[in-house]
Amino acid sequence: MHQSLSLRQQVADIVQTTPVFDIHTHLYDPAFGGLLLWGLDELLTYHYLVAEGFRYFDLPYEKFWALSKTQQADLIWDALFIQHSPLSEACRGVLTVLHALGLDVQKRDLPVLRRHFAKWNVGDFTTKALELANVRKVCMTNSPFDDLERPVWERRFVRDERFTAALRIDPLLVDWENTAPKLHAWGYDVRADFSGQTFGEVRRFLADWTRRIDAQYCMVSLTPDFAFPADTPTARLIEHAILPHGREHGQAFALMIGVQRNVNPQLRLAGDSVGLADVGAVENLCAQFPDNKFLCTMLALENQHGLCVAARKFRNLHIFGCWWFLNNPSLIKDITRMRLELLGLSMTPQHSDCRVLDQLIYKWSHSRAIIGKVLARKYDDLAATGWVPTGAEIERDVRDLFGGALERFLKG
Ligand code: HDL
Ligand code: ZN
Repeated sequence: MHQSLSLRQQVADIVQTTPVFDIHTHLYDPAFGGLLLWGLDELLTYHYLVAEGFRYFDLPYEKFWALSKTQQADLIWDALFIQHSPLSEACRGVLTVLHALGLDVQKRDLPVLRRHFAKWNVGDFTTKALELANVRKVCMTNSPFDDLERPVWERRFVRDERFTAALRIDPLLVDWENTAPKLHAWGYDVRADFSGQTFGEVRRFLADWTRRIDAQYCMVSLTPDFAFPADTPTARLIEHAILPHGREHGQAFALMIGVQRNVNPQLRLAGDSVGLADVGAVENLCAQFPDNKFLCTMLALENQHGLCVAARKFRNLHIFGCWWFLNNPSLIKDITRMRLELLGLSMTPQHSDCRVLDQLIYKWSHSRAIIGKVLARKYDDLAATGWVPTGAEIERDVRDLFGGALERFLKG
């Protein structure tokens, strides 16, 4: 009993104190100005809470969207925190952040809470949030197709080394028809019918942006019907441009599969849902392109076991995260336990997907608590065989799980 208790406490302490490399977020280097969201009204109008709020709102969608962010936050606070206890994960997260910042939520006084944030500037708050979350590095989601983000990269700026970049290429892969003219206008000689030097020019576009942002990997989000091989623009561009680019630059290709886009467009960013995807498409990619490195996360709970087994088959596949609708304590617990039992430490159990800087504090506090408990159980099972892990071994393992294994995979 004594050993087990001390081992569990040791694991909990190490999980708490090991800094994290957060491998997928929608946060921005402070140099991007207003694109980096932070503060209480941004927390309250996070699209997860907008979706939950509309379950109580009577007002028409357009009326909500016409309100100011503060007015939207007031409605969400009243519906999800005051009229009903804030039991959902996204609601609890807001309160975890406020509590970690030393604020008294018991008073339930939103104006007082708002006034606290008015005292911060974005630079100091960025450091505070990263410190409280114990996050050493954040990977952004960087799209050349974002009209607000692109000009910042084009005018260059001094990078904050805590924010690394990932090249996000959804429009290229899922909307080729409308994206080909954009690439052409930017000086890449591509044709919608893939004739001429199209694939070579797409590779030049990828290489230009990989260099410009120092992209750690290339990423796309795909719908559940993603198939490979397939006679689709998506599959052709992956085979003839993305993957040759990946081999040439030693760059991993990250697939996030299973989003059913805009099932309720009136919810805007909150309008996406989930669908069962085909793990076979991922296995086909890994088998056909053994010299490419693939990251993958899937959105459907029912895909998680198959994705784990696929990772057992292919060493060029690194799976990660409890993405979006899976980022809830009950699911993180079961998925992480299954991954440890099937893959050991050769996976990355979590990323935050933060859109608001403050969220780093709650997403990592909540996930560390769960991952720590699951890990402690597995080390207990290990110790029961007579193999008692040392503190140094546990520290090594947790560093791997919290981004170290992925950093080696990306560099390998
Ligand atoms: O495509 C993605 O990267 C998703 O994470 C979406 O951004 C989604 O809206 C989200 O924020 N999920 O947490
Ligand atoms: Zn995301």
